[in-house]
Amino acid sequence: MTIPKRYLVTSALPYANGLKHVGHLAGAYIPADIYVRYLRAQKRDVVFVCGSDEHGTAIPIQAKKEGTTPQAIIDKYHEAMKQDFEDLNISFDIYHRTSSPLHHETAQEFFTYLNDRGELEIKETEQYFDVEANSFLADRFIKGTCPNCGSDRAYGDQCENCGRTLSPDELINPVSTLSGKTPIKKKTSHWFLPLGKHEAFLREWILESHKDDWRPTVVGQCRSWIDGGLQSRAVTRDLDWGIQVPLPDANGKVLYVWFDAPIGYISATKQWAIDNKQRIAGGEDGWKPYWYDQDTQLVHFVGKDNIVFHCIIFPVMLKLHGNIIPANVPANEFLNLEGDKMSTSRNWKLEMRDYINDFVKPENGGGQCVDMLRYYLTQIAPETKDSEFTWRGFQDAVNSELVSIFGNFVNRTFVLMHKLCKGKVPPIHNDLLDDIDKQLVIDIASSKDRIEGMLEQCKFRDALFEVIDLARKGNQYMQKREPWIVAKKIDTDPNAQKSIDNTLHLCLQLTANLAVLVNPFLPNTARKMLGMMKVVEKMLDWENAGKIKLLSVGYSLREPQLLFRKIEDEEMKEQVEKLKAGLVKSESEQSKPAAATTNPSNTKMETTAKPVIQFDDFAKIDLKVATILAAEKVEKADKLLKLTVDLGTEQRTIVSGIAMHFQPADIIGKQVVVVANLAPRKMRGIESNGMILLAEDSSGKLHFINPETVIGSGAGVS
Ligand code: B3M
Ligand code: ZN
Repeated sequence: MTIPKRYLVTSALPYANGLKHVGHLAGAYIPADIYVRYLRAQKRDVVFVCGSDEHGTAIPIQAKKEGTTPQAIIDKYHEAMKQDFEDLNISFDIYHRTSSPLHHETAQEFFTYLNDRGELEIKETEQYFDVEANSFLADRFIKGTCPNCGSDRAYGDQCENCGRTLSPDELINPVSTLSGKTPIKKKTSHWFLPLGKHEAFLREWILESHKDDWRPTVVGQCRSWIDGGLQSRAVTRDLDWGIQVPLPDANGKVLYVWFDAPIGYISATKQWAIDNKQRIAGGEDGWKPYWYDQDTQLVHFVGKDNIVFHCIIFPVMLKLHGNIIPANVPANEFLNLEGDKMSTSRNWKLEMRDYINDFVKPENGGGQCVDMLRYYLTQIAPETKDSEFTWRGFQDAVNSELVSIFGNFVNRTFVLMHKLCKGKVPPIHNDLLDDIDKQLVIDIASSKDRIEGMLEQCKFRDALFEVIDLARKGNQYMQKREPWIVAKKIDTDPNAQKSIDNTLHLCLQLTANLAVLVNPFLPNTARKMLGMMKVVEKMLDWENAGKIKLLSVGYSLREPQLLFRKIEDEEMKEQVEKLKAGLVKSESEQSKPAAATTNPSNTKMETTAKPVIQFDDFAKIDLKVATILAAEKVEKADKLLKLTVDLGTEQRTIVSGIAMHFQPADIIGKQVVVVANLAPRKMRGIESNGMILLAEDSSGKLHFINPETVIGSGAGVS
C-alpha cells in the first residue's frame, strides 16, 4: 500500500436546527474520529473538519416552531452541537459554521467560478407558490401523500415514513405548510448543474475504479442513481434564508443548501489554516494542498441519506472547480432504536445530550461513560446494514465485554503485579518461555496487523472486535498460567517466581499494547491506562503496537483504577421508561387529530410507537353517531364522566376522561361520534362500551366531533 501524503477527513455538517442523536453519532462522527485518531497515531498528516450546516429550509422551519428568528436558532444549536461533540471526545481540528462570512465568500466564489465557465444552465421552471403567503415554496414547505407508502405526512423532498427521496411534483394532494392551502404553480428561473454531462466520468470513477474498494452499499446506491438517469439539479432556490446568489439579476435567490454545505468543508479547512498559520506549512494558504494536491486522500464520513450528495453532486462540483475528488465515502446505514426507526418528529430518539446528562456527569462515571457509548456504537455500527441500539444491548456490551474482558484483564494484571512482583515490571526469563508464552507474543503482533488492515479499510466494527479478542486472549493466557496458584509454590519450586515474572511481564506488555490499539476507539480509556503505567502520551504512537518492549523492566507502576463501571438493570429500566415517556409527551404535544378519550390519562401512558396502518385496519373501526342521554361524575375520579348514549338501535354506558373539560349538565343532548366496536373495558368498576371521539384545537381545548346527522347512521369509513 502506498501511503497518501496527507488526508482531509470530513464528517457530515449537521443541520443547526436541533440536537443530534446517537444515530448521527454512530453514522458520521465516531467512525471518522476513530479513523482520524488512528491516522494521527500513525503520524500521518491529517486535518479533520466539521461544522454546523446553517442554511436550508430546516432552519426557518425550526425558527417558526420555536417562535424565534433563524439567526437565534443557528446560534443556539451551533453552540449546543459543538459542545456535544466536545463532550463525546470527537476530535475535530475545527468545528466551523456555514453562516461565517468566510464560508459565504467561498461558496459564492465557487458558484461564480462554475457559472463563468458555463458549467451551469439557467432554466425556467414551474414551481409551487403559496398565493396567500406570497412565497415560492421550498420542497420542505410542501406536505402531501407519499406516492410510495401512502403516508399523508410526506414532504416535498422526502417521505420520513419510508425514507424515499421525493420531488414536490410526486406528492399526492400537495398542501403548503405556510398557509395550509393548496399551492399553485408559478414560473421561476434557476441555475442548474447538468449532471448528465458528467455521467461518463461518474461511471468510470465510481462504478469502475472504486467498485471494489468502496462499500458495496455506497457503490450500489451510486449505480442506481447513475443508471436511473442523471437529471440536472437546481443549485439555487427562492428562499429568504441562505447565501445570496452572487449575480446582480438574481433578485433574492439563494444558493441551494446542498450546494453550499459541502463547500463548508473547504471553508472550514481555510479557517483552520488561518487559525494555525503560525505552525503549519504555507501559513494561511496551508489549506490549499488539502483541496488541490492529488496526493491528498479526501474521505467523507456520512449517513446513507447523504451518499448521492457526496458521491455524485459534490464530486462533479469539485472536478469542475479544479479540486481533488474523494478517495472514499464510507457511508453508514441507519441505526434504529429499541425496535423502531429513530425520529425527531416522533421524539423516538436518544440525543447525545441526554446520554451526556445521564451518564457522563462525573458522579455517574464521566469519561469512562463516553468510552462506553463509543464502544457500543462502534460494536453495532451500521457499516453494512441498518442496526439497532437497545439499552439491553448497551448494558451487555459494557458489562460482558468492557468490564468482564478488557477491564478485567487489565485489572487482574495490575493487582497481581502489585501482589506478586512488588509493583514493578518483572524481568523476563527467556530460558523459561514455552509455547504458550510464545503464542501470546505472536497473537499480539498478528492482532496489530489485522487491526491496522481493518482500520485502513474503515472496517471499524471488525477492528474493535479484534481489540477485545486480544484482551480475551490475555485472560485465557492468565487462566492457563494461574500465577496466583504458582505463588503458593514459591518456597518449594525454584522456578515459581520466574514463571510468575514471565506471566506478568507478558501481561503488562499486552496491557500496554491494548492501550495503543484501543486508543483510536476509546481515547479516555487509553489515557487512563497511560496514567496507571506512568508513561507519556508518546507511547500511544501506532508504531509501538505489536511489540513487547513497551514497559521497561523494574519500572514501578501505579495502583490499578477501574476502567469501566458496571451498568445496573435499574439504570437501563429508567432509560427505557424515559424513552417511552418522551414519545408520549411528543404525541400529546402534537396531537391534532381526533383524540380518543375513554380515559386520556391511561391511554396516553400506554401509547407506543405507532406504525402506519393500512386502510383495512382503519376500516375495522365501526363509527356511529350517538346522542348523550345522561352524564354524571364518577366518584373519586376527577377526570371521568359516566355517559349514557343512544346509538339509535341501543343504549350504552361509556366512561370518558372528559370531566375536566365539560360539565355534565352542558353536554346532555349533544350528538357525538362513537367507536362502537371497541372491546369493553372496566374503569372504576364501571364497564365502558365504546369510546367518544374528540378533537383538540390549537389552544388545547377539546371539542366533540359533532355531526349533524341522523342518529344511528354509519360515519367515516365508507
Ligand atoms: N446537513 C444533512 C444531514 O445532516 C446535511 C449534511 C450536510 S454535509 C455537507 O443529513
Ligand atoms: Zn413514504
